Amino acid sequence: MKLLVTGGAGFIGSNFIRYWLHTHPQDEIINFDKITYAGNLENLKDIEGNKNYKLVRADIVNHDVVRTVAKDVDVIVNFAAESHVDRSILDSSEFVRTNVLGTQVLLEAAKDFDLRFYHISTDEVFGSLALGSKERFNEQTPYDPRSPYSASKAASDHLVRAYIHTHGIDAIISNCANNFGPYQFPEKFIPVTITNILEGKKIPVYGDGLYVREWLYVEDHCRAIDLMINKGTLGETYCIGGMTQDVNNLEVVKKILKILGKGEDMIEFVKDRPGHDRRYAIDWSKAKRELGYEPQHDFDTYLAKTVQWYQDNQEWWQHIKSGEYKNYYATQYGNE
Ligand code: NAD
Ligand code: TDX
Repeated sequence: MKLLVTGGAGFIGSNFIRYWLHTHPQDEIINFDKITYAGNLENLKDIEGNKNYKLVRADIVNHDVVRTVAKDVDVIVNFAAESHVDRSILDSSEFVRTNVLGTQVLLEAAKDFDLRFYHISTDEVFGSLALGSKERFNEQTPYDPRSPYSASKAASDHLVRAYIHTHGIDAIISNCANNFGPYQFPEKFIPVTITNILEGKKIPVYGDGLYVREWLYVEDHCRAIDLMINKGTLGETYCIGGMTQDVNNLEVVKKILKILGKGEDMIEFVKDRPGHDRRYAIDWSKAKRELGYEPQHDFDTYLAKTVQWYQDNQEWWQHIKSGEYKNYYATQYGNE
């Protein structure tokens, strides 16, 4: 099989490419990535020489390049997106451009070349749950996006469903929980916490810190996507969750401080995120029933392994914090 993976130089995409080439060594992958600030080719250093891997540096909004590349593949796995909620609050234009228009361009290619399309979306499209409630998001939960980021992801999901319904394309959507693990860009909560502690800086906790996310180890997510590609029913949606049960942000920070042997004086409560969603939780029973999916990586063990990864790979995140990672494309692939 030949896969077009968009956004493969980002956090989940690079973990997915590594996972896929390991578990399906006969398959070919084209990593189609614009290499925005979030794209980091240092994530894929160990993959670069693989004969079944190729990078195309391009924008998913670019209709012509998408079609040139897509006509020779079997499936598209769409990770490419602007993904950081705080940035979408400062300026949502790139979010609409990449997440909505980019998805539409990919869907046109899927329609015209009869490709299977796997769209990686988020639980944030369902809105926010009350703290302390037993409610969980599932595939029937009505959409209620509340940030420009989640609104753009919701729009992209609607487009995928519209192309399934109107054009009969073969597509599946997954809505997953907050991922954590190696190679996550240090603007997101867990890597910001770990790297700030390692640098002796304060940990910025938004608002009262009593916000709840469901945490999914990135490798569980990659396996869920594999199951979806190999066993999923076309036209369906699957909610993919992890193993945490209502762990709030403050508890996450305290766990990380404990792992690193540091005190709670490193916590700094800062101004809250506008429109901050209180709680996410996922009912992943459909994925379990229909795909045989179950998360295998428990939070405490894999949080400790993630902390260890950031300790062992200081150069990786220091290159990001210093901006040096942006030079990697030119040194490996020549100037644009
Ligand atoms: P990321 O920000 O780490 O990576 C995004 C990648 O997309 C980068 O490599 C970037 O260069 C690329 N990209 C951005 N705009 C592009 C464009 N116009 N054309 C081509 N490439 C472009 O994101 P991530 O955390 O790995 O998330 C991947 C996907 O999973 C996203 O669609 C996101 O919405 C979804 N998701 C993420 C999480 C999470 O916890 N990280 C949870 C649920 C869903
Ligand atoms: O410095 C911080 N301090 C803080 O308290 C940051 C960056 C975040 N937070 C809080 C906000 C959230 O309650 O931590 C929680 C997690 O924040 P993010 O890492 O920004 O993730 P979130 O907003 O939940 O969105 C993530 O999960 C769903 C991804 O960024 C999305 O791409 C994905 O769709």
